[in-house]
Amino acid sequence: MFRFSPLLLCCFLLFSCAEKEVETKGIIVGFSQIGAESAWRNCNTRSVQEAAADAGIQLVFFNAEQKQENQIKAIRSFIAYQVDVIAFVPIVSDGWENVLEEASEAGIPVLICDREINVEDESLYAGYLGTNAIQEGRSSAEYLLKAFSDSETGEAADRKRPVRIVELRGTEGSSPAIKRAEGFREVLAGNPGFEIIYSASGDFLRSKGYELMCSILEDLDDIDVIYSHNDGMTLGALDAMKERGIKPGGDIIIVTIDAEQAAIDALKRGEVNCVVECNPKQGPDIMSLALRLARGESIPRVIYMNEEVFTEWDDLSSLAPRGY
Ligand code: GZL
Repeated sequence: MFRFSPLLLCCFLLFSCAEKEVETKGIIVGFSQIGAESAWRNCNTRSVQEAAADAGIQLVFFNAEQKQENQIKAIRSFIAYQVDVIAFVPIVSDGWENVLEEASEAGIPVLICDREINVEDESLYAGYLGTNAIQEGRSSAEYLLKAFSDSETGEAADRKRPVRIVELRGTEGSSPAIKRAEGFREVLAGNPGFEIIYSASGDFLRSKGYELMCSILEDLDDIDVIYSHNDGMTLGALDAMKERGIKPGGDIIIVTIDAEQAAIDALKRGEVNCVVECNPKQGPDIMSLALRLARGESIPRVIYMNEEVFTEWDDLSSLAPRGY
């Protein structure tokens, strides 16, 4: 006899009483979200929940509070509940084979959302919808190549020393942290004009971005660039710089990823120089793909969200509010 946790049971009761005539015949999607670590993540959650309601899909939603073991428990609950589709954001890339094999044996299709996984047998999941983290890293480095080039010739500006870069990485072992680092290094590889002098994980958290920046500013000199894997950490780093009279965006170039409103506002104020968008509004696409899977249809293996790059050189006056 499978016993549901009280929280999970109330999720089921909440949604099972949602009597809503739907052409989707009450398709049930089990969704495991990693947590609420950033404004980006909260927008991602809202997008999923609103899209499920709009599509008339019963959503069994479970917040893992940043723990992979909670995600694995949730997926096992979804299997026991015999949902039609399982969708989840893998907090880290490794460690999913066993639970995905259980879902496969139960005949439940799995959609990977936002972050990617490493599995030998890729048939264990139906497809991936999310952000192209390697491209986000490349775009971040491409901005630096342009920012430190001669405006006339476009060639690398003549400098007495390499551009010294500090990197604030996201959650260790997560695909965005791994791939944003990879794409960034790919573009700068072999270029003696740039040097990554320090790299550490701030776990995508504003508080850790602040703490990291405080210690970095104590220990390191001549920092030219902060490359941060998300706006949350960037905002914390900005606080630390301003407390010490350092002008972010001027004394130190700031490149950040997500494009939450606070980062766009900082770009407009000249405190940030480049914001690479990572689109959290994945809900409608997730539900559309889930409906196809529930009907037994196949879906594309990889679908990337549309994403832009905003820089200090852009006119942002007509940019719509970000919603996160
Ligand atoms: C990226 C996403 C990351 C965001 C962070 O696809 O998983 O997680 O960049 C969020 O803000 O915490």
